[in-house]
Amino acid sequence: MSTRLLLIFGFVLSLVTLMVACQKIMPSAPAEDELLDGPVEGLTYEQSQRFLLGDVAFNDEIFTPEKGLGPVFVATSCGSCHAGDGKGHPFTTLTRFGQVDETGNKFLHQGGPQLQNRAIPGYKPEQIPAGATFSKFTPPANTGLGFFELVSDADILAMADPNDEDNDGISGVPNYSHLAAYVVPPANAIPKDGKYIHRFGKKGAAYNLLHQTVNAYNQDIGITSSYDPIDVYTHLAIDPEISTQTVNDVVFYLQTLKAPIQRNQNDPAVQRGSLIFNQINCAGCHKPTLKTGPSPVVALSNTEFHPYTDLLLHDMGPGLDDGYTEGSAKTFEWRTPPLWGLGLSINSQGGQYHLLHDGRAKSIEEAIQMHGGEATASRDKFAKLSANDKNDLIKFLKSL
Ligand code: HEC
Ligand code: HEC
Ligand SMILES: [Ca+2]
Ligand SMILES: [Ca+2]
Ligand SMILES: [Ca+2]
Repeated sequence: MSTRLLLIFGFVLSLVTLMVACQKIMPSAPAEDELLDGPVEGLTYEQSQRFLLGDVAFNDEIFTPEKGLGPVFVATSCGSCHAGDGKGHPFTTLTRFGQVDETGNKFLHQGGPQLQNRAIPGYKPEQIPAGATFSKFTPPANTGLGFFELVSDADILAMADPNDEDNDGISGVPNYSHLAAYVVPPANAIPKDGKYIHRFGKKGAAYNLLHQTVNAYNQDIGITSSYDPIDVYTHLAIDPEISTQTVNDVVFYLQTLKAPIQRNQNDPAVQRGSLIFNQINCAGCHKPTLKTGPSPVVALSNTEFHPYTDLLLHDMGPGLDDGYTEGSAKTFEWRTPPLWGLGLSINSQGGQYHLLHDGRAKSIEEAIQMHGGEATASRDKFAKLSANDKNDLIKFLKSL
C-alpha cells in the first residue's frame, strides 16, 4: 500500500493503516473472508475515492432536524439499520402499509407506503391508517448488490417459468412496475406494457440502486434530493436536503461493495451439502451462478458470480403471505433472497439468526421449514433427508 495511496488518502488511509496494524496485533481480528464491508478489488483511484465518500455518507452521516431530518422518519442514518452492511436485526424493521389487491396502493397519499413512526419535535409520527394491511421487513445485507444491477433482463427472463412448463412446481416471475421519473433504464432493458423488471428489495419493487437509495433517503430519513424533492410530510416539493453528488456516491458505494466470500469450500461435508442443495432443487430458485454485463468497474464487468438467487418472485404459500402488495408482487410473493453471506449474517444479527423477510425464522433449518407454495416439494425433500445429509446441507449454507 503505499506511499502513493498514503499521499492520496491522507487521513483516511492513516485510519485504515491503524486498523490493519491493530489486526496484526489482535489475533481475534476477523479475516478478509469474514468481513462484509470492503470494496471489490481493482478500483481505480477515482473509484476508490467515490467508494470512500459513499461509505462515509452511508455509515457516518447522522441526520438532525438542522440537516433536514424528517419531519417524520424511521431512522437517522443508513448505517443505523444496515450496520456493517450485514443483515439487520428485527429491532430495525421497516413497516409498510397498503391493501391486499393489485389495484395499487390506495394509501400512497398518506406520505408513501412506509410508516414513519418517529417525528422531530412539534410533529406527529404516522400511524397505520384504518383499513390498511401492513408488513414488516428486516434489513437485508447490502453486499454484492452491484452485481445484481448488471444482470440483463434477458437473463432474468430466461430463469422465469410463469406457466411452469417444466413441471417442477416452480414458476417465478419478475416484478414488473412503472419506472420512477428519474430512473434511466439501460438500452437492453425488456419492458412489458410500459412496465420494467424491478429486482431490488424483498418484493423486488426497486428498479436499481439509485431508486432504492433515493427512496431510502426520502422514506426512511425524510431527506429530499433532486431526484425526489417531495417531502413525505407535506407532500410538497422542497429544496434538496442532500446533494445529488452524495446520493450518487452512496449508489456507487453500494455498487462496489464486494460480494461475500465463500469459506471452507474444501470441507468434504460442504461439498456434499452443495450437491444435496441441487438434488432437492433448492437451486430451482436459489440459482448458484448468474452473470453480469459490461461495467466501467473492472471487478463487476462481464463476470460470473455466485449469489444463490434468480431475482424472481415466487409464491411462497399462505404461511408467508403478508397481506401487502408492491408493484406487481402479490401478497404471497417474495423475491428469492441471495444466500451468499448467510453464514456471516448471524454475527451481524447479534449472535442469533433472524431469517425470512421479517426475521421470524431463528435458524436456517426453521427458515427452510417455513417455505411453502412453489418451494413445497423442496421443503418436503429436506424434511426426509437423513440427519447427516441435513448437517451437510446446513454446513454448506453456512459456508456461503
Ligand atoms: C429504518 C431502517 C433502514 C434505514 C434507515 C435504511 N434502510 Fe435500507 N433497507 C431496510 C430494510 C428493512 C430493507 C428491506 C426493504 C425491502 O426489501 O423492501 C432495506 C433495503 C435496502 C436495500 C435493498 C437491498 C436488496 O437486497 O435489494 C438497499 C440497497 C438499501 N436498503 C440501502 C439503504 C440506503 C442507501 C439507506 C440510507 C439512505 C438505507 N438503506 C436506509 C432498512 C433501512
Ligand atoms: C420456490 C423458490 C424457492 C425454493 C425452491 C427454495 N427457496 Fe429458499 N427462499 C425463497 C424465498 C422467496 C425466500 C424468502 C421468503 C421470505 O422472506 O419470506 C427464501 C428464503 C430462504 C432462506 C432465508 C434467507 C434469508 O436471508 O432470510 C434460506 C436459508 C433458504 N431460503 C434456503 C433454502 C433451501 C436450503 C432450499 C432447499 C431446501 C430452498 N431455500 C428452496 C425461495 C425458494
Ligand atoms: Ca426533510
Ligand atoms: Ca408514510
Ligand atoms: Ca418450473
